[in-house]
Amino acid sequence: MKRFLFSLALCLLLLSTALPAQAAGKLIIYNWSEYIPDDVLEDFTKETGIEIIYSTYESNETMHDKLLVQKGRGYDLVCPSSYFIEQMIKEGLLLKLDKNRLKNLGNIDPKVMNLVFDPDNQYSIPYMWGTYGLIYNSARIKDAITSWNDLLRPEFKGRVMLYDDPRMTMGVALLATGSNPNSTREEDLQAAHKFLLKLRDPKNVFDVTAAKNVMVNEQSYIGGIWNGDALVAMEENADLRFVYPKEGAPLFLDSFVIPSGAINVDNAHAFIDFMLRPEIAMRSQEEYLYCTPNLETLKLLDKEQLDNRVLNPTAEDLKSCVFVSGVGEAKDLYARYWEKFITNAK
Ligand code: N2P
Repeated sequence: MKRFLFSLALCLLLLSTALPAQAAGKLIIYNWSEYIPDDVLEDFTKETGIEIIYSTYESNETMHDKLLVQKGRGYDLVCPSSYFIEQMIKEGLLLKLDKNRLKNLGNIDPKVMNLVFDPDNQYSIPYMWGTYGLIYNSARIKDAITSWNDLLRPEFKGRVMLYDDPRMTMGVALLATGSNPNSTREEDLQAAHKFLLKLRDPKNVFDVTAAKNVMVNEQSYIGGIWNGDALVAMEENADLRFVYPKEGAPLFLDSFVIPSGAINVDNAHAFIDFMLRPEIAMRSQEEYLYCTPNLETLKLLDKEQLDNRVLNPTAEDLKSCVFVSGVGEAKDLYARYWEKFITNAK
């Protein structure tokens, strides 16, 4: 009898410890690669019992096409750039958020809230923002680099690095040819396409995760790069320099959203709120070196971090920079010219 009672008590104990984890369930995240540290994901699971199933993408286009095919199903949380959010709302791919469940939302800089692509932030909560600036190797290139048009200098032929990211790379070409990264005029896109064609041969376009290594190992001497990737590359190769070109640079803002077919909606809210905590946002920022919109996290940065203009651009640096935004129907034009360029460029 004693043994029976002991086994019963043991079973109950095991059940009681197993149950909360089971009830906590899962969270299926689809995110940019190299964007949330593994130990942050692990700590969320430790704290909540929620199991995270995590996969990554390299471009908004890949993430968007997948969600479209799956009719918003398959994931509980994704992280598009602002220029995709308006379109995804229109396509019915996103769920309205319950902001009452986001206690830490007040930490986010009002400057990145209520923007035109999602007024009132009914669908999206900012995670990180950044720039796509110019990187070059100062040991290989001695004279000052100040302009996107420097990419065309004959001595850099075959030594240019551009991302396989349509809006960033087209954005650069539009800036270089005197227009705006959000232009919807066909003649501007034609001029940008012509600029890019000059860089197509030999191949200068790299997958996003490979791109920074191409600068580190000096296969390329100059290129366009996200500021976080630039800082990681600069840690590995001290000759690399990052500049804000005189024509300006494309800017992005990435936000968490919940797809319309999400199953674990409560868990997705819990995760967004966790990521809004100042010390958690700080860990993402310190590992991947993008700009945080979390005002409480900014207070945790030390002087060296605050003075780092790649990590923390000044108003002067940002003066000519342009947030990449949705282009409505012109997205088909962008797709057409990008397709014409990318065939043979990679
Ligand atoms: C980090 C991805 C940055 C995303 N690897 C830029 N939208």
